[in-house]
Amino acid sequence: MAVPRNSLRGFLTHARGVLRTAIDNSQKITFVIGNESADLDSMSCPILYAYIRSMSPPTNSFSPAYVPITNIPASDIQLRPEYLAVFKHANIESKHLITLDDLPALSEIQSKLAPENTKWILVDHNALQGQLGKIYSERVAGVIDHHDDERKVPKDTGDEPRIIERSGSCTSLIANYCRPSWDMLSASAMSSGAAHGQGDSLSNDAAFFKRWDADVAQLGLASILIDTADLKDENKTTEHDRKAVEYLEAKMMLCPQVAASFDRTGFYKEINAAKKDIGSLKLRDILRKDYKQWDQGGQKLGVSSVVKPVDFLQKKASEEGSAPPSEAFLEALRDFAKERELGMYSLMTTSTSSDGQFQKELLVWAFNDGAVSAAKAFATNSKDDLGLEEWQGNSDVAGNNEWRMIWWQRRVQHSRKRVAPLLREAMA
Ligand SMILES: [Mn+2]
Repeated sequence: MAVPRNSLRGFLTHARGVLRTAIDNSQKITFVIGNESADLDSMSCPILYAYIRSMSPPTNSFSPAYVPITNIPASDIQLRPEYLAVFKHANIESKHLITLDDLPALSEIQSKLAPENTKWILVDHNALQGQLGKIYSERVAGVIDHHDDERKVPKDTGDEPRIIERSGSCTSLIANYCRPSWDMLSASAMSSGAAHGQGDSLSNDAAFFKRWDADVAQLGLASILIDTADLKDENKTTEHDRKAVEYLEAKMMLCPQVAASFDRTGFYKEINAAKKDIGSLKLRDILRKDYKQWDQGGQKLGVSSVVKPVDFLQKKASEEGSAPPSEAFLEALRDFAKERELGMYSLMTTSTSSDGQFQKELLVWAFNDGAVSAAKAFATNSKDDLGLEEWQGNSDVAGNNEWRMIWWQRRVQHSRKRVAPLLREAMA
């Protein structure tokens, strides 16, 4: 049975209740979960999919509701100022997000959420990582993603999609996939409003539904604009993105309150400024804010993406510690990698130079013999592909079974989506 039409905040509150009941009464439940970097895309994908799908589920759906999970603990929401900027437009608050904290503790999750009672749909990734992956990988039965296919999701996903395609934002793929259902919902909401009879209630209901649609549309739109730089980054933007933006904007324009004041570029700039506003965060939090980890070749690989250049991070490290910038920075990185028992750690930065050039830096640090040979192989094999050029003040460390290098990554079109598979390939 479908979940009743609701506002985004109403839906999220309902979904949280569904999750609790499922845990208390050992009922079946369907999760939609983004990746553990929990960037804007990975936050909005599960919510958009679960929202539409819960209200128009396939006939024999595994459970009545789809529960969207943001793949971080609740305390990590504050590391993402861009979330808060988007929430204002989507008319929700941090407390409405369903996070890892809403799942049972890892020590008892298997007994409280028996794998056979769960179904998992992966959005913005296609292999369930970490502890959840160890317990529930077999229960994954659906994916919409825009990363390299790791071939972990079964070919046949029944009633759920198995879509892995290149696009700037995964949210675009979700919006386009959900479009027929969403349109049907909007249409039937209008006619059921009409069934209520009198003019006033009809126009009231209709106004509410339009407002709800516009709120959800803004949540999706924010991710797509951030991932494609307002559709202006030609290396990232695809037809999927343009189509989805057009669709979501049209939804917003149906709501007079939103339409009256909406300006897409202004909206993008507002969210983007919030995303870059990380000056008040601790370095450690900056490193874990957009972080992904893989097991590869018996080792752990961790990759942080940061929206500020290395010299910003060095200053930050120095302010927080007492060592000079470069030393304090490396020490912080080493601690970060050690805490996570990484064989290899990589840091990718994006920033704008003083003369307005978009630029990227890439740091790779290998912490044992095996990782050192992998890192060197990566350096040789990916040099041209990524346009790696020695960074000023760079020095590679030999000895101590370690190796480290910082480069300019001149081929700035390549993101972690490209770099992480290259690193993993070298480690395999
Ligand atoms: Mn994504």
